[in-house]
Order: sequence, then C-alpha cells, then structure tokens
Amino acid sequence: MFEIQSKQRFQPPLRFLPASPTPSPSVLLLDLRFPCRRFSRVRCCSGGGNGGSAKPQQLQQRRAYPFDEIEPRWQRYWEENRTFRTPDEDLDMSKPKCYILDMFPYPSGAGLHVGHPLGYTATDILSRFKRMKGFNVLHPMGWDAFGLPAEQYAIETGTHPKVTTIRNIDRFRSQLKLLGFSYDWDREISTTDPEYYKWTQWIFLQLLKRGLAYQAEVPVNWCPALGTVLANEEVVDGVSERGGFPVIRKPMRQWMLKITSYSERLLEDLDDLDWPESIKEMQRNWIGRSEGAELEFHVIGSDGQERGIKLSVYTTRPDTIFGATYLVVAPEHISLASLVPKEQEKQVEEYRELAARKSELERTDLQKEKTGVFSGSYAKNPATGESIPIWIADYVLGSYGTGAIMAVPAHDSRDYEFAVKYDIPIIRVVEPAGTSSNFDGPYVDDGFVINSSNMSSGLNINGLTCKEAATEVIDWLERTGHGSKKVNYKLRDWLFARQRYWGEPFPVIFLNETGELVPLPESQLPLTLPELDDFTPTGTGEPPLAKAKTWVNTIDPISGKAARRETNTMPQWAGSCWYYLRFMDPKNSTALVNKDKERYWSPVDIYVGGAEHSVLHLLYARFWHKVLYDIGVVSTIEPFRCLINQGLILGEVEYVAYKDAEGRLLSADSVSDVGEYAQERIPIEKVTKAGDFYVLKDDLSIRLISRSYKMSKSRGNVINPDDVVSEYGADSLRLYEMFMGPLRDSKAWSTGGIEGVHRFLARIWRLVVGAPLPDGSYREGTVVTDDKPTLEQLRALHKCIDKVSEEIQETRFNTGISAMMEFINAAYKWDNHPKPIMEAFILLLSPYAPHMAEELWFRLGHSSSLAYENFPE
Ligand code: ANZ
Repeated sequence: MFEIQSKQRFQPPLRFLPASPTPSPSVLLLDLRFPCRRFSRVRCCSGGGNGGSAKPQQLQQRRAYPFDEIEPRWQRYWEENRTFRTPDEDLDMSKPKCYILDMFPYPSGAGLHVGHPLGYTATDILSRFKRMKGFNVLHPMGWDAFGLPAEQYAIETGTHPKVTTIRNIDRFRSQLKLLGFSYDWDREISTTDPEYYKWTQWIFLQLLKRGLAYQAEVPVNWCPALGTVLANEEVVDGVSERGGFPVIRKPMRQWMLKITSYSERLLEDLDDLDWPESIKEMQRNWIGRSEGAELEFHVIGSDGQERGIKLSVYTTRPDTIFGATYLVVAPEHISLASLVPKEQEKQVEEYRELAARKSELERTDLQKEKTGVFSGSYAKNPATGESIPIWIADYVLGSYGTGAIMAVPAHDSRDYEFAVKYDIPIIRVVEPAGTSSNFDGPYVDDGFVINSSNMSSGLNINGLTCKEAATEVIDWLERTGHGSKKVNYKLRDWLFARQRYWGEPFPVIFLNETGELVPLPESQLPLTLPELDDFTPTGTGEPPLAKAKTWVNTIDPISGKAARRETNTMPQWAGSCWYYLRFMDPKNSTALVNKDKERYWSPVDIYVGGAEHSVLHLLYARFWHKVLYDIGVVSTIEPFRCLINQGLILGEVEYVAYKDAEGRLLSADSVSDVGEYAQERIPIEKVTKAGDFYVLKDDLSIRLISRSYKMSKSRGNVINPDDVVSEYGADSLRLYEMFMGPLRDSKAWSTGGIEGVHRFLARIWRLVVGAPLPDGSYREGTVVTDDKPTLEQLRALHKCIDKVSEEIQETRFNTGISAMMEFINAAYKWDNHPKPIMEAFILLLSPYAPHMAEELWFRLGHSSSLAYENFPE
C-alpha cells in the first residue's frame, strides 16, 4: 500500500467536452507516395466520419478530436509499411546504434495492465527520438511465456498451455499495437518457441561442459497431500496456496548452476554500470561479500576426550574469539550425525524435523524466538583452550559459510538471546572507548578488545581495536594452523529445475544401465516438449513429464544404449536470461547470434522495466552473459549499460472519513487513535480542496484522508488500458502516462488528469486543422499559413525544441510535455501559424503522440511517415 501525501495537486474531475453534432461520414482517399517504403493507401480524415460504422452517441460526444479514426489508420499504415523494421542484412553499420529494450512481459490471461504502457511509452519515445536523430534503433518485443499460470490453467481446464499461451500472446500483441508502439514486429520472439529454446538448451550444454551445471540433493517444497513439489510462490506461510496443506522441505535431486563462481565479477562489474544506485546496492547485498576467517574447533566427547573430528566455522569477527562460549551447527549440517551420541539422537531428530518445516526466512527472522537442542558434544576453543558446548539451532543455516558458527553472546544479538534462554555463559571481550563495563544486552559495535589473552595459546589481543585484533587473530590462526582468512558470499548456486511441464526440457539423458549422464549432441537440439494431455502431478514428486513414457524412454544417439530423459524442466528465468541477444538476430538457425550483429548492437543501451526484477532476473542474465563472454559468444562483459525502473501506477486516490459510534463524520485531524473509529469512503464528487487538505464539500470542517492503493481486482481499482484507449485514444493514454510524473516515481491514476491531456491534444488538433465545421466535421488540410515566422514565434519554437530534446534525453518526459503545453498556449495568442513553425512542433510532438503527429504531417502535405525525419535542432 502506498500512501499519497495530501500535498499532491488536486485534480477535480473535469467535465467532458460539449457535445458535437454527429459528423458526416465523408472519407477522403489520399494518394500518397512513399519513396523508399512499401506503398499503402492511407485514409485521411476530413470529418468525424468513420467509414459508415456507427459509434455510440456517447463516445462521439466525448471525443475532443477524431482519434478513433486517426489511430487505427496509422497503426495500419505502420504495419503495412513495416515502418519500424530495423534493417537486418541491409543494415548500414556506419551509422550509430541505439538498442532500447523493454523487459518483455509474461503474457498473462489478464491482458495488459495500465502499468505496462508506462515503461513501454517511455522506451517508445526514446526509440522514435533516436531514429529521428539518425541512429539505427533496435526496439523489439517478445514474450517470456513459459511458467506456472498456463500450467495451472491446464490442470483446471484441460486446455493445453500452448493454446493458452498463443491466445494470451495474440491478445497482448494486439493491445500493444493499439498503443502505437514502434516495435520491430519482425523480430518478435517467444521463449516457448522451439527455435528459441533450442538456444536456451544450447547455453545449458555449454554450462554443463564447463562444470557450471551440476546435480545436487537440494531441499524443495514438498506437499505430501498434493503429492507435488511446489514453487516458492505457491507456498504461503508454510502451507500450499491451493488447499492450505502443510508443506515441508525435502531434499530432492536438482540441477544447479554455479553462479557462485562468478560472485566476484558480478560484484566488481556493477561499479561501471549506469544503473540506479539502489539497484546496484540490492545486487551487492544479494551477492553479500563478507571478509572474515574460517577456523577449526576440535570436537570433544562428553568424556572429555578429543574425538578426532574437527568442526569448521565461519566468522566475520575473529577479534571476538575469546568470547566464543558455544558453537552452533545448522540442523542440516552434514557432520551432525557424528556429533550426536546415542542418548541425544531422539531429541536431535525431533528438532531437525521441526526445523525442516520452516523456511529460511522464518529461521533467520530476528523477531522469532530462538530454539535449539544440545548436541551432546563439546569443542575446544583454540584461543582459550576451554571446552564449550556444541548446540544445534536453526538460526544457523546449513547453506551459508560452513553451516556452523562460533557463538559470541556478548556481541551478537542472536547469540545473546539464545545464551540467555539456555543459560550459557556470556563473556564480554569488546568495550566501547572510554566507558565502564556494566552493560545489559549485547554490544555489537566496534571498540577495544578486553579479556582476550592466553599465555598457553600464545595469543594476546587486549587493548587492540577490533580491526587490529581481527588481523592479529587471523595471523595467529594461519601461524598455528587453526584456520585462515576467508571471503564469503551470501550468493548461492542457482537452483535450476522445476518439477513442471511448461518449461524448457533439459537436453540430457541418463543411461538405464549405469545412470550415467549423457548430454545430447548439439545437432539434436531443440529437444521439444512432448505433447501431454494430463498435467496433474504424478503424486510421487516426479514431474508431470514422467507421464510422457514414449518421450522419456529413449536411446542414446551415440552409444545406442537404452536411456531415460530428464523429466525436470528449466525454471522460468532461463528464457529471459539471454533474450536480448536473440533480438539482434532472431532468425539465425546456425548460431545463437551472428558475431558481427552482436558486436554492432551490444550492449543494450537502455533497459526499462519494473524494480521487482532488480535482483534475480538481472543477476541471472548478467551471469549467463559473462559465461557467454568467456566462451566468445558476446563481446561485452555486461549486457545492460543503462537501467531504468519505472514506478508503479497506483489506483485512483481514495478519500476516507472517520465516523464515530453514532455514525457522525469526524475531521481526520481530530482523530488521535485511528483504530477506534470506523471509516467511510467518500466519492470524489463530494470532495474539495481547502488549503493543503481535502475536505467534504458539504462541510468544509471535515478533513479527509487521501490514499492510493496498488491496483487489484479485489479493491476494484483496476484501470483497463483498452477502456482508456477506446474512450480517449492511445495518444492520450501515452501522453497521460508520461505526464503523471517522473518516470521512476510511483503515482496515482487520475481520470481527471487523462481528460486534461486529451483536451490538450484537441487544442493542438484545432490549432492546426481549424475549428470544427458546423456539422462537427473538420476541413481538409490545415489552417497553417505560408507567412514568414516572426521572431517571437521562432523564439517560442526554439525554446520548446531545446526543452523537449533535453528532457527526452534525460528521460524527464513529464517536463517535456509541459514545454509543449507552454508552446501551445503561446501559439493560441498568435494571429497566424506559419508552416515551418507548426511542422517543427509536430515533429517534436511525434514521439509522444505519434498518431496525431503523423496525421497532421500528412495534412501539411507530406507523403511519407515522419518517423525518420530529422528531429528539429
Ligand atoms: C562470531 C561473531 C561474533 C559473529 C560477533 C558475528 C558477531 P555475514 O556478515 O552475514 O557474513 N554466521 C556465519 N555462518 C552462519 C550461518 N550459516 N548461519 C547463520 N549465521 C552465520 O555474517 C557472518 C556472521 O554470521 C559470522 O560471524 C557468524 O557469526 C554468523 F560478535 O561469528 B559471527
């Protein structure tokens, strides 16, 4: 939930424009010649007519200019002329390039959301602008179409995911076309197309060849009641989303990708990227580099004898070694069994089962009460020489560091809480400069080391700063063979398998005789998904692909031996890891991408998408890119030079008043304990603004709360872009989404706002075409004149050119629109509108409102699209 401050500008609902009489359906056919592009006839609008098809009276009345005729015409024109096709073999590589990419969508059944066009309009403006600036522009669109929803739908309805996917893609494509985006549709790709996933499989084989793909037993979300493995998003609070059955973590054979081999490069190369600092920081945190030491503790049995086993721990605070009063091992630690004597086994096993039901998030939640069980063994602290207990506790994770820690309760909050609960000694070894040593609770900051010397171990770090002490301890560890300096990363290897049908099959087989893994020869790619009619889980945890018996049972093409195919499929991230490369050369059947094309187009210059992909998608894609760089497929070390995250579009602002027990409305400023009062939603017609606040129109003393929420079906605040387009036109939607505020900010939808920009477009229309004729239609051509521009007119134009160009380059589209509004306000005061001035303005407008701009351009006597005209200087 996002709260919108009441300071935001109030936009009362604007009245619709006065009704215009029903226009005559006169349609003029223009003869247009296009010198270099395929010719098509364009119907130019001279009136409000629409070729005879009757429009509902209401819509006719609302539209302030005939967008409903202009827009489909230009969309048809662009499509027929392939106006935005980026040349492929015939590309002039001496020109500069600009690769502008949207994060391609998952074509969900719900269709486009108003959030989608926000980023897409921004990239479209940039693409149109760059074309007009003389760049070769690559601006493609495709579909990230494997994934769970289509499969769940298949389970429920029996409709094959392929069918659902094609249907959804068709819907998305036509919705995008309705918005006039200048994609090169000749380059459209879908991750579900075998000709595409052939290369996803090919990359997997390269990873396998280099030891970057391997199999391991890894815990998965196993739901015994449903008999299936669940994806993380299908598990809510430890139970299955469907049915609410308990889910446990159970080890299963999985494919893993060794992204950890690239930790350091993934971290280092972030520095030079033109990305939001916050996203870089999120990636840094995700990679989680930390420096410390790994050291070994000898295990001692309850009889006090060394057991000949060593337990290795990872610590970032070697300076606190004298304060380590116990060790903790994770419940899933591999050496656990060897630590636990018979008499403790039952208790430990019970605890392990308990821990297996918790997610890592729950286990590491600082707020949750710490739990644990004594292992029955002890260890010798190498610094103090003392014997300390070894505990098993789930706040230590098996997958990080060594899966075991030395616990220092005086200086770590989790250890402190645990030690207090289980009555373990707490020894303070660091104190802040210049304070006495009485304390309650752990002291976690830096300071000076105390209580840290032992003659027999030969270590004395008393009086040193924490940093100095850490260095000293590491030296001592290395000298005495107890341990060494160690860098650790939070990043884990990537679990690269799903127990699902609708994903890329793995191009590997296992020989029946020996179980040996055999990669398929590259010549056998793509390995296509078999047809299947039953997508329900097998009940055994085996993926649904196991049901495709004739597909699963196969012959090794090399040895001729009987074999089984892998029945897991790749995760949804796979296809989106490298799609930006395929757009450079989408039809290549012999290589993932042609080397020359890759060298020309790489890297993506501007990548726009939601911040929700700032960690995983971007990290995985960067990882694959670096592997492809290492094997010579790509020429750059990073895939995306500049990244922009568009903000969220929230629902229309909602107004709420508080009510007392008698149902009387209370002013928001008089309510102190908001929990005590009921709330009443106030319709916008009853709201007005007084100073900085919203109040009731009927009673100005009642101050209201204004808030905007994420759009959701359940809240009923979802705006459908199709409705907006049919009511106001695509140009209005595009312009409005850009005018709402800075691209990167979250902002609330406002119907009043879209009406405002719609009227602005109508003002431009009337300025160039003239006022409507008495029957509501518009004259042919324009009302611009052949006069020489005055100095004042030139000044206004150049001010606008300057501002619009700068703001587009700085991706501040909203202020670019303000500059155009200023220009139009000025132009309304002029007696005449000379052609050179108005033509230049139309070119400025064209990236934002391309349909209207093209229409006016034609009316001004041009015979081809303005898409490749020079942007005014
Ligand atoms: C002793 C100590 C003393 C620690 C102290 C901290 C403070 P980062 O920065 O996240 O790398 N740790 C190590 N492995 C762990 C695991 N598998 N699960 C949970 N905790 C683990 O943190 C490293 C610190 O987190 C390590 O340093 C260890 O606790 C703990 F005053 O060791 B420390």
